[in-house]
Amino acid sequence: MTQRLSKAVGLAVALGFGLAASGASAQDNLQQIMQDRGLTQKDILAAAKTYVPTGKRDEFLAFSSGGQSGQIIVYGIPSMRILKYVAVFTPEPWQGYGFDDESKAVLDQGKINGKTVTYGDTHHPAISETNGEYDGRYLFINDKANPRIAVIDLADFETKQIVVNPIMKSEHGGAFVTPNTDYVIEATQYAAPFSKEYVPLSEFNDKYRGAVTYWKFDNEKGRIQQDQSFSVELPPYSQDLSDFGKKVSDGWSFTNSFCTERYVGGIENGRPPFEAGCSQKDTDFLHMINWKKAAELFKAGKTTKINGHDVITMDTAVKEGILFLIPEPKSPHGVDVSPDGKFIIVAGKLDTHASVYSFEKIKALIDSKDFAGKDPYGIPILDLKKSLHTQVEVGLGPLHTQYDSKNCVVYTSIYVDSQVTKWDYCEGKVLDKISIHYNIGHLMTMEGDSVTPQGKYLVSLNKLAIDRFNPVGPLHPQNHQLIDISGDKMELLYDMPLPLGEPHYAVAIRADKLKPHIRYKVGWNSRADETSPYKTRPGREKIEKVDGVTHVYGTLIRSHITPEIIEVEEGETVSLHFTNLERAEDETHGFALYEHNVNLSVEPGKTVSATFVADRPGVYPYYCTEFCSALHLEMQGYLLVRPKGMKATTAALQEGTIYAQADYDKQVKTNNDTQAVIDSVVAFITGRNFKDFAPVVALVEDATDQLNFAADAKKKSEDYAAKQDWHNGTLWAQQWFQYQVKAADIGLRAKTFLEQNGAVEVKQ
Ligand code: CUK
Ligand code: CUA
Repeated sequence: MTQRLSKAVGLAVALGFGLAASGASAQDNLQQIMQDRGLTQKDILAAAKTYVPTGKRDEFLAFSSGGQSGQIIVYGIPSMRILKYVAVFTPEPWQGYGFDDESKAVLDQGKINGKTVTYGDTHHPAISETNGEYDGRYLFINDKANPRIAVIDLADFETKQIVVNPIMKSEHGGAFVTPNTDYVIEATQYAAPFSKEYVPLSEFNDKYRGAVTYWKFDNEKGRIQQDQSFSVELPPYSQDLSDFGKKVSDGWSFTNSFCTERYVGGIENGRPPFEAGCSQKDTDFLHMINWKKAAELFKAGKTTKINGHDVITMDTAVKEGILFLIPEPKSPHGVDVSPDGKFIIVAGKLDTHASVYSFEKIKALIDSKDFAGKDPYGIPILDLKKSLHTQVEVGLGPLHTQYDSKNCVVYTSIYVDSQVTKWDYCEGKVLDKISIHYNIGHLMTMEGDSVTPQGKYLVSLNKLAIDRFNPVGPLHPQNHQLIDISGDKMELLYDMPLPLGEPHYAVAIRADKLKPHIRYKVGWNSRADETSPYKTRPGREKIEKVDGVTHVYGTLIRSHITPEIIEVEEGETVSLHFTNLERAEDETHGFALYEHNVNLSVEPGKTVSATFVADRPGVYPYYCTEFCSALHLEMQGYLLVRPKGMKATTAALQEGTIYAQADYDKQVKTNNDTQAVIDSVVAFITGRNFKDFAPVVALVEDATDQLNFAADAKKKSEDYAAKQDWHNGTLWAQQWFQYQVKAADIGLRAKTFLEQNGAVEVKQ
């Protein structure tokens, strides 16, 4: 049986059309496959819910922190297909991140006290919001190990900015945004002195401090404005997660804490370790800050400059009535504000309860100054019972909570029990539980921390995978599990291994909200978001020495690098600048140079640079790293570094083949035949309503470019032929052919697209 026929029969059987199964090969019979692979009906259902057929796309895009990989991981839901790693705090060669001058400048913003730090411990990504809804414009991510926040522009999924926290030495409660992304919050984790000096631990209570920083974000420029940002000083409790109020609670931020015992450890000296000393008390504190009022205090100059940064001291915060504490049981971890802003859910790692605080009650207590006491720093403490809406027993080791699209329904991760608990926070009752594998940290629902959660799916970000995947050595991948939450009962659908750092939080947005560019304006410095001074147009390539630096203004287009020979003298500083002239989607070129750690990714339109000292005489081949066309391997060149004082040698080049008139004529005939094919494709396209298809319009633009290049090469070959220089005439005729081939390739892609998408003939 032919394969196609066999497929059709197999499908018919699978769909129950009653054909005899014996006629179908086992490969294509669903029942047979289920039997052979030991799949249940439930497995098949789960597969059908997650499988995204070839060519189709996912409904949601998730941005997961990459933990200590310092990156962001982007994947589709429900397919769980990984789409991209976005380099943030860590060099990443595929994107040229940390290899080209432009992205090095971004990484350099992240230097701490002059030291380069080439990793980050990313924890909490946040998508920018407009009126509390994800708007898909920007993504923020924090670095717990080296307190920093990075800004990623979702127009091109590139890291644009890194800001270093001027007063913290450890952080955790970031990045979360206000409902209109005016501010991005970052809160400390482990207390430390704000100063850079040595301060003994005996002065912990007096000199060590926590803080929250409110980073001002300019939504138009897409950058954090450091001089418009400020912090609020906090006690040396280990602040943890944060969240911003929304709707009724807009204007407030919430940051919880553990180890309010202010214990400082010392197991090596016979003292009980942190884990014991930090769990003595039954409650820790939720910090509540009126950030809108804090922003006014900052504008009114009621701050103290510390390390050049504006800080509202605890004294000022207490005096001005912007800082309050609410007890929370016990060693709390997550704090999550409900979509309507009315409730704040906190879960304690050492408690079996989730506590639901009522913003209305809290606000009333603050307004009537009904306080239960003060902490050692004079901060008013609210009464726990009076602040609570309810407490629900959700399981052992509850951590984080996410909201469903259904009113009052939430999901809490239960670390010790390895479960997700679905519960109703209005009524205060548990609705369902599901086991995960294993030891869940965060969990994520679709747009789950916006004002409009989308429901449908939940991802469980598990800390341990243990036995879930084929073993790959002692270091295991992480396990993100996809759970269907559309029904009353949660259904586990899929295990996805994530082999890159330990992700903490993730956020997912409806894919149709994202409209990233497919190409840059020609000559674009994507990291600074401006036209590069090194933008180079075709035909304008040059090598120029300015102030002792040899600048190479080069271009990349299928399938050559211009220039193909770069010759410099030993000791010269060389600055390469390459512009990708392509307009076609996905026609990225790379640039790799032997020995100099130069590795570039140049997407269509982009200009990138690499500066280095050519300090050793020698021969250094370079080439394009992306298989960009049939003649990609010919996309190559040489950097020649002459010993000091030696004269240039590239004037007379040796070549293998010398062409004659017959070669020229043969190539021209081939080109003319090729042109006839191109003309027929062009006639097909222009005879259809191709302008109604944006992808085809882009392809036609690209093909037109290639045909213009072909015309230039044709002219050069004819000029040489007129002078009877058959050798150069033939070489240029070959180049003319190369451009024709690319134009034809693009034209055929356009033709196929039109045929497959129902284009109609038009009268010319
Ligand atoms: S954290 Cu890791 S499981 Cu940094 Cu939000 Cu809770
Ligand atoms: Cu460009 Cu390969």
